Amino acid sequence: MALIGSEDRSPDDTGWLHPAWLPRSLTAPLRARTVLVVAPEHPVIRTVVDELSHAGAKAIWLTDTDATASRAVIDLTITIDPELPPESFRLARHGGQTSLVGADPKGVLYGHFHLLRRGRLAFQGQWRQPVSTPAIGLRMLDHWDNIDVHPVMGQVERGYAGGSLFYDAGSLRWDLGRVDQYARLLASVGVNAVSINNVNVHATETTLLTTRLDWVTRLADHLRPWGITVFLSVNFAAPIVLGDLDSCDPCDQRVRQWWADTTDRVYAAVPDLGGYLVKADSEGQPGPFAYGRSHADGANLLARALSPHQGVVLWRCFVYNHRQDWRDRSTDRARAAFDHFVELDGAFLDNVILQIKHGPIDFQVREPVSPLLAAMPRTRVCLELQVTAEYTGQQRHVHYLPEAWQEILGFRPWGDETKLWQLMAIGQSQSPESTTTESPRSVRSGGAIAAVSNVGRDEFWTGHPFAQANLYGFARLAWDPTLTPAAILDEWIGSTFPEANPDLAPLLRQIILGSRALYESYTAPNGVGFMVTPGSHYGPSVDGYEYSPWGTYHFADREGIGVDRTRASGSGYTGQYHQPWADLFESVETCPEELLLFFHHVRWDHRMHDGDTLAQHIYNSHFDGAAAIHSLARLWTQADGLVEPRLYRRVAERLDEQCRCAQEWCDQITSYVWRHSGIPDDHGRPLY
Ligand code: GCV
Repeated sequence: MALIGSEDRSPDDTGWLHPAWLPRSLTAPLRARTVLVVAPEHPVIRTVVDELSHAGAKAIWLTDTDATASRAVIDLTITIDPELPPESFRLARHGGQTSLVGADPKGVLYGHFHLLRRGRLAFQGQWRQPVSTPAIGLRMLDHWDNIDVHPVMGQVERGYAGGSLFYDAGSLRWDLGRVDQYARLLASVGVNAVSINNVNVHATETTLLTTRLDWVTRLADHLRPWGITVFLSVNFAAPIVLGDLDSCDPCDQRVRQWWADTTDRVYAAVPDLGGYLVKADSEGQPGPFAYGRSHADGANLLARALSPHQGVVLWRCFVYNHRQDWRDRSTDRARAAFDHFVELDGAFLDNVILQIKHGPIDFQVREPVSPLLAAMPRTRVCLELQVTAEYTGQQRHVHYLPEAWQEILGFRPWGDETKLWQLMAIGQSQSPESTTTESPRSVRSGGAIAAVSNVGRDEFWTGHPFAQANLYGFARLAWDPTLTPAAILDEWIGSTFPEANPDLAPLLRQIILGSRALYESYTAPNGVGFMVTPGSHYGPSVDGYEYSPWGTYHFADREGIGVDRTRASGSGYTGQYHQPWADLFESVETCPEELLLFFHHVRWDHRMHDGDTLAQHIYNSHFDGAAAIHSLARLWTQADGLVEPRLYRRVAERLDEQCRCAQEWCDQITSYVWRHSGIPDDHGRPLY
């Protein structure tokens, strides 16, 4: 069977590793030659001290009480101020001395990286920066890494950047040096949690709870010094899979005891584990439905076991019928998460966080924001994004994902000023100004955001070197969701290509900014989604999923295309939104055109706002999109000599493939529309 993951497509372990955005200045002598660190003994503080000493600090005084060294000779002082919000920091320079004040050890670590980013400016002049505080408390990357090489999905499910950082064909990697470097990369942008195994938990990974617990301990030991908490994905049927019980019914006392005992042992080995991540009753994974129990019963089972250890359960809401009969027009996959979960609002324990994908289907290039994210005021919720570019070009196409994420985080669920990111910041799916009488859960509250990681053993970390900007962008948005994609890109360019020829930055901006809209323009049109090759999810296959059980249909016929999700005549999905969206999406006239086919079955000759027919609109967007990619590939030739040759070549190769693939998308989609609609292209371009 062919591998779907692309471990085989990216060079692995060449020995050379691109430093990504980590400041090169670390290798140069630090301008702070003398440093006073006033902080308690802590692994993260130890990391900062090591960083400073590698950077060339001549003398570092580490003390838990002030004033061992004469202030006069100190270039940099680092102190802790517990009054600051958790993990935040403040930087200033006064009287020839730079000061870094962190709320706690992590705040010190993040402030340290910020100092490095400032480079020599950090030690010049007089200045004071405002306190920098992360907007969202839990900023997590989910790894879909398998221990064994899965026969279909490979070592990393949906991985497009070489092998797993953690595992290699059935074993934990003996040399975890790359994990250390990854942890440092994540810490430099404030990521503070990582789940270390695939949410599709096979039998081998289930043993991470028991016989392979020492692997978890080892990984936690490597991540802890960088302020990164480890989470484990667990199999809901673990008591059965591990052969201990014949049931995993959440209401069975034996099952409850099993989870309590197992979890006690896990925490004895890793006392600061973050908790469990769970995919249940989803795409073949076991769950509480098998026993007629609800997902609140299921999540609370694990929450109870984790509670004595301050652990949390991240419980995914990606629950739908993946064995649907395509002839059944009454079932709408988009409705599923809301329909399963919303009635359970208030039934979850305080240490359960529902992890909800950004759209109601599955990480498509364009989906409306999931209505569930703003529908459970008495439940903790977490937004799930996908940095790994499964449906978005698989790190072979340039695709700058922060452009989509900014739209998602900026969505206004009630049409008022409240934005989605504010909900994620407080971790409750209700407006911060809400006057709901039922007060939100306060115990262990706090926001969360998670994303599926896109890194692997590839020498550029991410396959496409520009996909590094997606990882960087996720972390920066999790820290500050008000940043614009352009500002984030400029930061990434500045740190990744320091002291580059001034021609490079504008060139990179031209290629990367707008790449999300470009990708969208030549792939599945107007929110219809899922016209990808089944299994691999790469490249076009217009009807590939049309007669499948996965619930991802576009319903094209000779009249038109798209899914009627209206209350008036369709699945009623529009009714899951608050106003004004429920009505806005309901009407063809007011529905945003980029989502038209997500919400409506529209005639091919329907007039779009610019007067073109839908068919003509699709022709234009696809022909223009494919042509634009060819232009980008030509533009990139100007970077020859401006970047490392191997980076130049990697991007050039990927752009060649993007040109080929975009043309294939364009030809298949436009010919399909022509054959179904019979509407010729006004511009007479080739239709087959
Ligand atoms: C880990 C999509 C992907 C699957 C993934 C699933 C999920 O369906 O194709 O590979 O499984 O999402 O998010 O659980």
